[in-house]
Amino acid sequence: MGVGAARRAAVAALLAVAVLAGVASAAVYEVGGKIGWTVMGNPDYAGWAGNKTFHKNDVVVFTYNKQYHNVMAVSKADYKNCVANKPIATWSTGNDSVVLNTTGHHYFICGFTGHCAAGQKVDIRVASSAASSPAPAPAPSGGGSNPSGGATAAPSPHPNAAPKALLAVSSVAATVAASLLSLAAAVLA
Ligand SMILES: *[C@@H]1O[C@H](CO)[C@@H](O)[C@H](O)[C@H]1NC(C)=O
Ligand SMILES: *[C@@H]1O[C@H](CO)[C@@H](O)[C@H](O)[C@H]1NC(C)=O
Ligand SMILES: *[C@@H]1O[C@H](CO)[C@@H](O)[C@H](O)[C@H]1NC(C)=O
Ligand SMILES: [Cu+2]
Repeated sequence: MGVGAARRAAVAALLAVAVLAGVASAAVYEVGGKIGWTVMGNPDYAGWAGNKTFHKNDVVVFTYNKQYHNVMAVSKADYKNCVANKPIATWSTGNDSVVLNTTGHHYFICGFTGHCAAGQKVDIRVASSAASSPAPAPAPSGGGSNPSGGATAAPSPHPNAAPKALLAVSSVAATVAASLLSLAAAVLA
């Protein structure tokens, strides 16, 4: 095959590697492990989170029966006191993937009465990474006040989550791809 075709093949292969590298860099964790997100069986979410090192753009998945639970991102104070009436964000599909898109603490509680107090709450700390530019602490006033609007039957109460996740992953992939492409250009020139 000609030089042009060889270059195109090399570039395509590098692109494929870059995309895979970008996807692989974000870990996915099921909150609570096989117990999931619940009040039953004395779940130990502090123990669950404590054994892991979370990185920016990792994904945590909350799985639960949506009739009995939901997921709210809350401030530190609301996490501590189990205050569920001013969440930063609410998820309620029963299978919610949340991208940990900032470093620092991410506080989640169940908004159903009594559940947080019974232990259905988790503090997930994302380690600051030397590789990415330092991000400010998560803004506590993010999504506005929407205590129950998103918690009903809407199929996607938090429409930004998935696109943001894809954007985050693809931006990593794009960065990797760009560096590999310049490398390829240098080698093939
Ligand atoms: C976390 O680690 C401790 C000590 O290594 C262990 O006893 C515990 O079972 C672990 N917890 C989970 C949820 O894996
Ligand atoms: C949860 O959603 C993911 C895709 O976002 C899917 O792969 C998985 O099978 C779902 N799990 C359940 C229990 O529905
Ligand atoms: C992080 O994700 C949340 C929820 O998806 C979103 O509201 C927020 O704007 C994101 N922050 C950054 C810095 O991307
Ligand atoms: Cu609950």
